[in-house]
Amino acid sequence: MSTSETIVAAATPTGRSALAVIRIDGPLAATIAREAFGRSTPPAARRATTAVWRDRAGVAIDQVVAVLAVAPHSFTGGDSLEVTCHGNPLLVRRLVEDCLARGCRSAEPGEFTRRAFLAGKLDLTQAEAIADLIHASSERALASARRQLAGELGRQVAAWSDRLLAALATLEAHIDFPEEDLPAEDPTGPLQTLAKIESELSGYARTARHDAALRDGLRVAVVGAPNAGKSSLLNALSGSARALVSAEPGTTRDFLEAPIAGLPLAVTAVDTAGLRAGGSALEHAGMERSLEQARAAHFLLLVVDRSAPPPTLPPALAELLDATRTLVIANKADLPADPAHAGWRPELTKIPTCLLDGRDAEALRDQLGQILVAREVAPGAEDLVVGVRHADALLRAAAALKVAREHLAPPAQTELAAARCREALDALGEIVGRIDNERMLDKLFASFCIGK
Ligand SMILES: Nc1nc2c(ncn2[C@@H]2O[C@H](COP(=O)(O)OP(=O)(O)OP(=O)(O)O)[C@@H](O)[C@H]2O)c(=O)[nH]1
Ligand SMILES: [Mg+2]
Repeated sequence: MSTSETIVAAATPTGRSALAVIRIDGPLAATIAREAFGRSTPPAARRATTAVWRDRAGVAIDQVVAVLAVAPHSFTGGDSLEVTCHGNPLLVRRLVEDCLARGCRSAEPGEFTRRAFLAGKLDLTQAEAIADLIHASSERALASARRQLAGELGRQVAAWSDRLLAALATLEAHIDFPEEDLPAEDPTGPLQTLAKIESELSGYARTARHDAALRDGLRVAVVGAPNAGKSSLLNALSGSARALVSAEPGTTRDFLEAPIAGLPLAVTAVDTAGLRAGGSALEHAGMERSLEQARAAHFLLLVVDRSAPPPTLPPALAELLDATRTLVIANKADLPADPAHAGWRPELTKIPTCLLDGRDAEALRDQLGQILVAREVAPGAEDLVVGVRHADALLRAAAALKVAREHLAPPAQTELAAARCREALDALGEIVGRIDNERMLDKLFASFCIGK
């Protein structure tokens, strides 16, 4: 992993495209550009240069556009060459092979970003944010990655560390000069600071529960009695005619999925077979699958036909319906309502809809998006969502501060408290990358793409 080696990789996926990008990073970058372009000097730094790339035997491979960045003014901090060629995998392979023949080695996944991190161009949270940015599958995931890449989490960690260091300095002054006349410091000062930081750390750590939702999206199961309008709802939410809709009860036998359109988060709706007592063996098999989907979902949309008496739901479904995780779609609002609905399951939020055509669809999607955030099933636009690795370090830091506060209770054991504060600082340092654990870095960067 030494930066004295020059690494090469294609930065764009294999396949035909208008253009493809190859990255070269390390001390050979400028020489390779000079030789491959048949020039006496390397191309000017940070300027796009159009040239024919010739292999070592002098055979032209492609006309390319190359940009040379010279240390330390590059992404990685070293010399690097970015080559844009035509997007044919054969050309990309020839260029990479030629670089290997000229002394490069193939880059490991994430190695360019790792070099940027090691050169101090990025802290670890920013390096991680690059991977998040590439893998984000929704607007909200992109926004969160962008904020982290801009250094928001790193700055927050720096602010906690500064406050903690100030509290530690006060504690250490008491250790070093216990007999002296220290400034009349409020003895509860550091204690309060530690308590405040501890609660902030725990608060931030809690946002990690949204990490998976940002990365993998959410599943919302559409459940209810036969013929209530579940498939109509799936179609309305997805903005497609994905599911068959018919007046015959029991139309949907198996579950089917469609992404919900227009939400800032990736949310998949799952339409299921109607649940009712009795029915054939085949219907029962379908209902078992509906229940499985309901159990696995992050959120439930219970569709009821408001024009008919409230349904008798199978106990296995009824027990899954808690008020935070369920929204009742009181459908067929175009028909006169059955009065029994007014007192039915008052703890559940109900939204009247008419799903005969698409007229309620957009408002319903918006409402659903807001409810998912309000119920903390999904992160809001303002939430800075930390990753699981960050949350682990934040919680370790918070736990150390809790013990530190206990040591400060009379009779105060200031030295022990100070040691715990230093432990908390170390844990915070891990978040931004003040770690010397090579194996941990290997693991972290291994999840990156090659060429990044
Ligand atoms: N009047 C009225 N009819 C509706 C409304 N929404 C759906 N329907 C009708 O109700 C019937 C059943 O709709 P589906 O969407 O197939 O219902 P489902 O819950 O998927 O039914 P199963 O798959 O059989 O369990 C169809 O004839 C729809 O046109 C509505 O808001 N008002
Ligand atoms: Mg259906």
